[in-house]
Amino acid sequence: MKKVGIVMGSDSDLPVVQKVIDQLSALEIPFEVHVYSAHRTPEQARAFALSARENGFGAIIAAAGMAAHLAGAIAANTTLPVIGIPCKGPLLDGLDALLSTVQMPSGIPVATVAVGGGANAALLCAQILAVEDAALAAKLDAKRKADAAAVLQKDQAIAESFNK
Ligand code: RP5
Repeated sequence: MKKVGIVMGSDSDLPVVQKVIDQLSALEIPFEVHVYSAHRTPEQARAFALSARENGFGAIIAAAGMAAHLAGAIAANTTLPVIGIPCKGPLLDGLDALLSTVQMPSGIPVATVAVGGGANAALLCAQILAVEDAALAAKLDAKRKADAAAVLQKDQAIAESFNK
């Protein structure tokens, strides 16, 4: 199976990235994690993106906050799918990072998930890899069923409490 590249703009983004790591680990998807900044270490971010395909990666997840250009800067240097996670900063509850990540110019796409959406970034990445991987697709189907069963249990508990 191809590896997932996970990059974050700062180690302060780790709480969001941890959600990615947890979800990919649960699905037994191999990954590699790095701190590369579009602004502070642009050469390292560029080199990672340029060599990602030949280094065995199938997709890249990029998490960054504030003027969040990391996902776009990575996408500029690879045609692997890039998933951007906007992270909350000190202002605007992450709206700054959301707009910086999602508003890519035509020709360089970044699939952007919700602010702090580490689990969905991992799941979207898994769904991309599962296009050519029936075993992974089966794991995703099983997770959907388990998630639905958990919601139905919650419905039952709430209904028992309030629907007298
Ligand atoms: C961004 O600036 C990082 O992705 C992080 O979300 C934010 C703040 O970085 P630190 O000052 O905490 O290193 O580039």
